[in-house]
Amino acid sequence: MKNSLAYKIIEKNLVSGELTPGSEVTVKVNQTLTQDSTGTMVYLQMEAMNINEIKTELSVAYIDHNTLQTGFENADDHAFIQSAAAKYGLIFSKPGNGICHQLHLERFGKPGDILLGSDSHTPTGGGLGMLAIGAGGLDVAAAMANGTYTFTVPKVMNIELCGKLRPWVSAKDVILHVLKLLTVKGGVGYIIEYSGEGVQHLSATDRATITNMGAELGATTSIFPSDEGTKAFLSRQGREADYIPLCAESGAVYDKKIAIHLEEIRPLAAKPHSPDNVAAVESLGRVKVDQVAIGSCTNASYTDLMKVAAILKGKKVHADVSLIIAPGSSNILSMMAENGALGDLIAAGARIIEASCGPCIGMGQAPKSNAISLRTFNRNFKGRCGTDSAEVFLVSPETAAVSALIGSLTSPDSAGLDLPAIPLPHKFAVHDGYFVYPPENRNNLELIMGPNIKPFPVNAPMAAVLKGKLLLKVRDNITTDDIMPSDAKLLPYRSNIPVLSQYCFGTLSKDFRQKAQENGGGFVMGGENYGQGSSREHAALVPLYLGVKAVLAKSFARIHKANLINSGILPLVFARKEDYDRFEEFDVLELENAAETLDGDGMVRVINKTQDFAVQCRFEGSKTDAAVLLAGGYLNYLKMQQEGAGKDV
Ligand code: MIC
Ligand code: SF4
Repeated sequence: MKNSLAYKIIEKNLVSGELTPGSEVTVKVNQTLTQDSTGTMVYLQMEAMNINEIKTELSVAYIDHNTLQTGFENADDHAFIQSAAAKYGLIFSKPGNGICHQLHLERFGKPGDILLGSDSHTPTGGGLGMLAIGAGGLDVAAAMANGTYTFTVPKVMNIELCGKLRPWVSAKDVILHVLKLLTVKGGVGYIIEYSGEGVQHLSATDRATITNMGAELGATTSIFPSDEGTKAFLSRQGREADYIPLCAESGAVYDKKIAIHLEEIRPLAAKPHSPDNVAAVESLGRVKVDQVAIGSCTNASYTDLMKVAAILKGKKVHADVSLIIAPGSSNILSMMAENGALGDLIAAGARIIEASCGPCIGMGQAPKSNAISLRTFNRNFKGRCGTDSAEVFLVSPETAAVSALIGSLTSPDSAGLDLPAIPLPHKFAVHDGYFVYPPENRNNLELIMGPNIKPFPVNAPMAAVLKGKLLLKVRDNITTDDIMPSDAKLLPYRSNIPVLSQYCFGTLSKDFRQKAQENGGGFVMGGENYGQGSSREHAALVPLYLGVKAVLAKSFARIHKANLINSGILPLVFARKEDYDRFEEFDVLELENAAETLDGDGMVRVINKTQDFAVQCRFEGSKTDAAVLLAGGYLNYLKMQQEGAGKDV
């Protein structure tokens, strides 16, 4: 059988297992990345694993999320991560350097390599033809410790891009179009592989915009071939040596195929509150805009921001609009300072903030009450911007810039403006000022743990029978932003699970912690695609801290399910989805044969003691997953294995 590009890369890195969809494989991981809001946990876990040396070729610890230092907490986290990077031999990227995914693309991404990152948008690297996968922090810690990653082989979906985009339509519109077609769960269980003549018209960073938002499809990752466009980007980054051409074998077999005619795509917007709630901008009528935010790992490349600057040059942002711009990297910011584009943005009235995630994760710039905010970001879940009553639309940089001038949501092709043409620079700026490299001699280096760094919860081996109340029943597509919200108030507590626990399920229930504590923990029930969105382990660790033993759902998002397993929380799916309707909050449940069945057929009998009926649920996972759950999470599992091998942990 002819291999897809994704399978070629897996095959090249295969350590064990069979390369067929659904089977478990272990691959060599060349690179890892972490960012600070998941990174503190990663390095606490590495400490618990007793690791001295990383086994990857390159690992980078970025600080880009929690850069507002309104108290000592974020700074404590930064210092801790910097000390861990030095101790374990990682490159450290200081706050201000930029967003992990943009920087990784610029400085380290390599076609054909495997990158594992503790952030769901790690697939941004797929724009360069690398297999870049987002995972929970423990999986990334384990990848640094072992140099490998074990996962279930996904199917591969081919999206063929035909033709060429129209003027004023860009990569963001392409991925919004794909989200409209496939929805936020359409990519679950797949790697999405792009091909076709349309690829050559998209630059490496355009491609990265598309693979970045593959996370919103639920895909394991997305990937483009590595070609002349990739070479053009890498050589301008001074990294031509990292270039290799790569594509699928001709006649490659795919599990699903879709063709998209690029010239049919119009400027699009994802309406509140989901990235797949997509419509043509021109169909939305007059929507008055209060805030426009441009940036994030989706749309803060040099080309994106230069287009915005060209649109704004010599004009003025509408009086009622606050325009915020967060560059993707310090390199981009410095180039725009040198070529005058930064001056154009400032003269037009834009608010420039440091190169970081910023408002994308609610770190400042929360819009006013009931505001309409247009953002070039990737997620518009309710409340994520920091204002519950705000309505966020996701759009391209072109739509954002033109709308900021006009004051209402405007299809950029209808404004009569000159189309900005931005050639790639001869050379991208490459500054080293914010990178700190690990010292040669790392013996006896200590971790710096300020008072904000608290121990994280570790589970106990799974009980034979799980009993408790159904504490919360929720709808389809619940996000990790619902389970463990994040904003400027909460991000400082990413290394402080007890504080975070007060806000668990905050968008859905105001008193989840109290209910959990009064009932000695219990169960949670979800609909389809439970836990979509971010990779944050806190959406498993905080429920674990509050005594959640199992989550019963119609289906799970990939990273969250892995995080539940790593924490020792049992994820179960209904054998018959209709059974979901039979349960009420506060029903008393008993999972009769939970532990015993994990080693068998995975079928668990869930008895509803309150309503006196029983249904079948299924554990869907590998033998290793079952062993991890029985041990009470990955760290206990590792400890048991190391004790078995006669090593201390
Ligand atoms: C996000 O975009 O939701 C985040 C913040 O980058 C998360 C990681 C986190 O919660 O720390 C992600 O996408 O994985
Ligand atoms: Fe940062 Fe936003 Fe990208 Fe997450 S989606 S990594 S918060 S810029």
